[in-house]
Amino acid sequence: MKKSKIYFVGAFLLCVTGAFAQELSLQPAPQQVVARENKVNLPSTYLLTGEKEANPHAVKVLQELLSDKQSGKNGIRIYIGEKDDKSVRKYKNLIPKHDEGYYLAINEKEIVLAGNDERGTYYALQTFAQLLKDGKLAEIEIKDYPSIRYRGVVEGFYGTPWSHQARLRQLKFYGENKMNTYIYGPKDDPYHSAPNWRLPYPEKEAVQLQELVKVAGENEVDFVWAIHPGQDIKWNQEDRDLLLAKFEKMYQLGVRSFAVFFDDISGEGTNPQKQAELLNYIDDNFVKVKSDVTPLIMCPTEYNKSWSNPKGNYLTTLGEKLNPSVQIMWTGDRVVSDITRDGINWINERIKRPAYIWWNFPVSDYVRDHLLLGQVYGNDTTIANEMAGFVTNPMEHAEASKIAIFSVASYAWNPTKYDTWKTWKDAIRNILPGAAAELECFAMHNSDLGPNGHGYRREESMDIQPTVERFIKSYVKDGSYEKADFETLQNTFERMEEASDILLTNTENEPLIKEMTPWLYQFKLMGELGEEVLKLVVAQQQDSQSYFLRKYNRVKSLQQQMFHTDQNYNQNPYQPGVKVASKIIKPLIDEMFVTAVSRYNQKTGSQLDAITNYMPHKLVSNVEQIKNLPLQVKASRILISPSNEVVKWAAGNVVEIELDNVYPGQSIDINFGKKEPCTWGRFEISADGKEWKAIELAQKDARLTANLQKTPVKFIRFTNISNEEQQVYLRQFVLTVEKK
Ligand code: BEU
Repeated sequence: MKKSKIYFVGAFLLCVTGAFAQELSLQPAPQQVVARENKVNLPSTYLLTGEKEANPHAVKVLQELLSDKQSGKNGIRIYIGEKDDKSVRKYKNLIPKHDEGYYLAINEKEIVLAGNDERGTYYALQTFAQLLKDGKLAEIEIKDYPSIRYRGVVEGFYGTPWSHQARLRQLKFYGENKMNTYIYGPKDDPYHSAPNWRLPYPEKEAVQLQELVKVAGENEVDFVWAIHPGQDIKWNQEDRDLLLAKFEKMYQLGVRSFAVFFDDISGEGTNPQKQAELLNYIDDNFVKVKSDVTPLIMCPTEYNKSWSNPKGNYLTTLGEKLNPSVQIMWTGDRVVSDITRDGINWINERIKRPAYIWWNFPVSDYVRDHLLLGQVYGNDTTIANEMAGFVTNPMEHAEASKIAIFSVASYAWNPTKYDTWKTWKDAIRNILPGAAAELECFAMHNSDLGPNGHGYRREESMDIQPTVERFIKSYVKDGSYEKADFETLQNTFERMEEASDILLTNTENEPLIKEMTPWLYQFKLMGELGEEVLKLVVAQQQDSQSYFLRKYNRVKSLQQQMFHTDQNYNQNPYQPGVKVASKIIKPLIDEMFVTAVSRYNQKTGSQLDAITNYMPHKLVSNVEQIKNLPLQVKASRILISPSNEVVKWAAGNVVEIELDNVYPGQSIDINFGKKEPCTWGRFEISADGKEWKAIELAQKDARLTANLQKTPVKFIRFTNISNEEQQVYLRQFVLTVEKK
């Protein structure tokens, strides 16, 4: 008898050494692996049993994998099928009794691919595909199943919805990575949200959706179509009928899974009693009437703990009134937050069922100038039983989101074996095998979101953080530093430039490169800037004035080029521009530059400017959802970065901008997303912060404007002067001044 070892795969990967361990790198990590140390050479002939009864999608994958082999009597036996199929019946007791579970065995005589259900067989095939490398297989036995029942993606962001081609690529990716859910709910699809949710899709979109449903099925993914009717829904029979008619239309396109979203709305639509009545009506008159529609999913208005009114009964009403089969989504303690045990217990108690997690990462619709390519971490790995599902809300950049999606697939399948770093590296290798090292370098330094209204931040540039801290501390103190640290920084900057060039010309995944191109341009410039600033540091210490000035001029030019990229690429109206390596590397370069130039100025009596881009103006507010929003400056416009959510603006609360100087005011342009006359607010300006002048705003639809006629202005403020809380959107808040 051969020696065998049972490992739970995390440990397994550590225990088995050599080339074998390297190759056996399964993602997601299976629940249980029994591995023997020898390899099986897949012969050129095979004898397949069970292909007629087994899941056809799994059979298709198998046939593709064996396309260079021949079927023949003396070949290796391959058994494929679901637990009660004749082909795999003798292995029945070895198949885990879990939804989507499977048993996979490979030895010299046979290969067994046996699912507990159809999807299980399909997942056995996905694991088999990973094992089948160069026609060589490890002798192995795997018993596997997902820890979380529903795993996938909710396309639920604001911004440009994914293209049809991008979605098709995504569905294939989900199948390969054992994700079973794609929830379609792009906020900017007019037929998903108000007011067009009542209308059927035009022909072209309908045909595309039909194709998506079909391709989702082929990849064993549930295509869930979501509707977002809450902003203008009337609680009457007419709108109920219209909603059901729309669902029926979608059903005819092949959709068999549905969701209703009530997030980011205000007014009548937020009533929990009415929401529950509508959902139960849909459940009773549509979902349960059709025999093939999966349980309904809903996203509540209070979808995170920080928004739930402690005195209110919104969540408990849903918990009590909603049919038990209806799934309720939840983003955690905040709009953007990681899921904790305490947090999930809190919500489950109220909604009387396990929450269906909508995880708002790597979505970047509130930090659109950043790419979020970092590791997936922070979610509790021991609470799989407490949740009904876990879906990630991605960036509008579909391919670039795959780093996080791959990681979420791994987390959601087997959270206790989830390995943050390994999965991140595997994700990158999976997405861009030919330039994985370069993508790793780029992703490592493009992970954090920068300051943002949700206060959600991520680690960035971890590989060089200790070096950066050491270098800056000693250089700023007395100009000294370790040679090794200097060289590490030099190498990092050089690698950044190389990585950008290599990625920019990569042809392996063109859509990915296209999405990242503006950030790659900027990243290259950042690398060059870093290198030049290091030279400036040296030049300053060598007292070489002409060399210093040459380097100084180059640094200035690079800064200008970066400004140009920021002002000309990715010009969305929300957070326009292109920010890279903003957490560790940019502050490092800025600090080295400022220190070197001020020392030079001191020594030579010069007055070279050491300005790096900075924000001279300040936002001051006691409106919770506004106070942390970043300000932006675009030419002579100063704007508050808009927010996607409903802003609850308490009576008496104020939003104020303080400029660095007094400027001749040109205009103010505000949009609170409400067409009703804005009688609740007062807009004022001031040159000294003491004497304020109220300015009348003209209103057209939701836009409030005024010409400031060159009045000197240093402060502006908007106050809720009504006696009650206002629920508004902050779509636009722009002050334009005349710059000197
Ligand atoms: C992420 O910025 C984000 C947050 C919410 N405003 C929206 N809804 C939920 O998270 C439930 C979401 O659509 C949006 O992408």
